[in-house]
Amino acid sequence: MKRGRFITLEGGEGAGKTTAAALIERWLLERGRTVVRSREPGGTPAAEKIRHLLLDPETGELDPMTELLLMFSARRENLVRMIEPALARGDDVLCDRFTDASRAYQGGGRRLGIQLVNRLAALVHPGLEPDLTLLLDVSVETGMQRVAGRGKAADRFEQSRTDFLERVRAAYLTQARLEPERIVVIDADRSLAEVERQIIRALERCLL
Ligand code: T5A
Repeated sequence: MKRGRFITLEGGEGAGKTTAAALIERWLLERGRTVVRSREPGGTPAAEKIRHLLLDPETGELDPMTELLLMFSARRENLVRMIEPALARGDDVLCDRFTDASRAYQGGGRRLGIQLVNRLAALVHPGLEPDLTLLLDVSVETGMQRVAGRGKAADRFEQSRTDFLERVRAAYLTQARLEPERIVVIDADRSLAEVERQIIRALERCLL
């Protein structure tokens, strides 16, 4: 049985990942693939409980290391119960965020540094990185306008200050420069139609 492909979506707040995930799933299904969708933090009942704790504004400020460890606790659950079994069955896994989000938000945004995140990654998912990561890069201003436009209450991360979100964006772009083969940067400031065109081009180049 050929192992499935592990595809992740990344980006700052309001980058358009949820919108892009639907497009990518359709593209894969049209090519006869079986697709398992997941998200992080979350993906399993226990990991969704950790997600609630992490995103709920009532949680308040967390020690950055506590926040990072909770992200990796949720990730381990998702990996062991969802991601690994699906890949082993030959299904493609499409995950809304994975360890690049920890590199960007906790490594960059919370200033814990990339090395610490990479050490935890080596413990929690040794030898596993996504086959393809689409980084939807959006300016902080545009992303926050989109989040506000949705009319839902802001979660704990969406309430962050601009300088935090700028560090997150910079850390994502640094990671993309370090791993150009795996991480494709999509200019998500553009119109929905143009973003879709860029995503399809990336899928055709990397997955066909
Ligand atoms: N986190 C996560 C960490 O800190 N560390 C970690 O390790 C992990 C895994 C998770 C939070 O946890 C943090 C990061 C996050 O803050 P989340 O739900 O994954 O939360 O992240 P969000 O960014 O909050 O996801 P959202 O679902 O809110 O945003 P999306 O999916 O990026 O954006 P989407 O598709 O909902 O689009 C937002 C709005 O913009 C419109 C859409 O229609 C929608 O209304 N839109 C566009 N409008 C114009 N032009 C375009 N190109 C558009 N694309 C989308």
